[in-house]
Amino acid sequence: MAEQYRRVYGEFESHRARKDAFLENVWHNKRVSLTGRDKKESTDKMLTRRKFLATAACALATARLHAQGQTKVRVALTIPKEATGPHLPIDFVGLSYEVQQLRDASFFSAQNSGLIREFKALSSTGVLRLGGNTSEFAYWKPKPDSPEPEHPQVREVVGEPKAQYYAVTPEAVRNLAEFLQATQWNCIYGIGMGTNTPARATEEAVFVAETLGDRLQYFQIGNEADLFDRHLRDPKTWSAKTYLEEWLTLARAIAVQVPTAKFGMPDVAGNVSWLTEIADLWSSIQGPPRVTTLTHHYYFGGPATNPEINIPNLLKPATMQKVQNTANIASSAASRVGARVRMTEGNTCYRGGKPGVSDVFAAALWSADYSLLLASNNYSGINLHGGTGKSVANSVGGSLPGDGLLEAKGETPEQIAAYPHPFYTPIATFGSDYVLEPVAYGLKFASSFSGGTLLKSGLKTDFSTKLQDAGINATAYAAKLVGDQTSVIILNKDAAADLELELDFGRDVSGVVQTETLHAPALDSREAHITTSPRTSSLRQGKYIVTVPHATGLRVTLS
Ligand code: BDP
Repeated sequence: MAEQYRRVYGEFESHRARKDAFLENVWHNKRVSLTGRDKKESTDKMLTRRKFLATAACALATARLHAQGQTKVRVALTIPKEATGPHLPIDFVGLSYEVQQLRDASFFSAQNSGLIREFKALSSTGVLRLGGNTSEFAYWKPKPDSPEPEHPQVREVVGEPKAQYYAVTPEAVRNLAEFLQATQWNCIYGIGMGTNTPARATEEAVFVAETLGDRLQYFQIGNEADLFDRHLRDPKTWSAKTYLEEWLTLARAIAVQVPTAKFGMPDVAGNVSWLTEIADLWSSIQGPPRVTTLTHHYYFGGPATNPEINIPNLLKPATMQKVQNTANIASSAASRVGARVRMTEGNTCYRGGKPGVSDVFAAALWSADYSLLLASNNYSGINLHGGTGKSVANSVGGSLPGDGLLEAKGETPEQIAAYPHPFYTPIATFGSDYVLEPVAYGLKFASSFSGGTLLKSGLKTDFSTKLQDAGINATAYAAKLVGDQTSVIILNKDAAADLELELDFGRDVSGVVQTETLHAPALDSREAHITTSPRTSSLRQGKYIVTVPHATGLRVTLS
């Protein structure tokens, strides 16, 4: 048992020790909030907490009122026959973990059957991305007696890791290869840039390429370099251009030793204008390393103390409009360098998520919608960030703001331990168990389109705009699946209105319809389910009429 806990919680050796360490964390939170910049944060926290509770109460009251009012919106959608939209790779779905997770070599290993089971439950073919803030504090340790290298001076700032360094060992990479084999997942492997050297990066890349073989999709060098001016580089000189120069030095060094190496970059936090700047500079680079994917991250907002991070804001159409704006910039830059885009790290709320938003059913509707919106913008995939509480806490400076929120609400350590840590993680660790969280159910629901090709609305407006123009907060996506079935996903994110939907597949089309729902008792339930209806139906004159209740996802598949 102790061994299992050690595996799951890193250095926590027993439940007791874990609890103590947790309490220590909570108190630490309090202590740091009394100094310097954090002093302001702590005052803000108190004010915003009151506001947050008021907003949350309001939102729930509104939802209930409307639910009793039985609002119904009627919409008809015509589903085209030809799939002319983007194609989703079979490994569209992915997860993102901190490199620090490799510090426990048994975590990603063939022995960790519970984790393997949940990866497979999420997707039979996905992409595991390793990176995160901790990747900038990792170093390659080729032999047990290899000394820890000298590290450059870095600045300690709120929200970034403390200057503690982690060794990545050949054993961890060998185990990772076995884990990927067992799950049938591929890997995007993150090598540090912030405190690394070309020699060490190359030595690590050579070993990783040899060991992961075909399971290695590509390397990334550096995590969120657009934020390096905060703690790792000189803000006076750091820019997309200086980043690109450094990146080229590292990538070229790797490509000399690993001629088949492929890369994703620049893995920015949110500043997608860097993708445009890189695309502008790309044609002037002589013999550039092989970049298959332009990458960026996305968090809806944060941190947990921010009252704007709430369910209504997460699910409102304007949130997805912003995603669309980012996708326009990213996709246009990618097409200029002959690459696709991947959202390699993201989730609902940065700095570890927010209880009551990141870990509830609303997050499932958000992740399904967000994934499919990216798919319809020709993204090659999405990696939702998570892992163990310890690794993510370390990635943001040692503690999760969401814990502070719960403690301020008067929750006991036992109550707090019942939440997933980090709060947004798609796969949570509870003791020795791994659990698929609501946000992962949304991803899984969307991943049913993996390998398929999207069917675009024949009209000027897309399906989602048509739904929203009718006055309901819903979105819809359609695809031709690998087996040639036509499948439509409707996400009714509306807290109150039910959708009466008519899907028109064409008068001459017939077939059997099967449905699957993504559901939970309420938007703020700590659960999510995907249920396949035991009944099938037939089209009537090419049409299928169905009700999509508020706060529910529905998938209609025609075979
Ligand atoms: C991203 C970092 C990652 C953090 C995450 C967060 O890359 O390491 O865990 O934010 O703040 O910016 O939750």
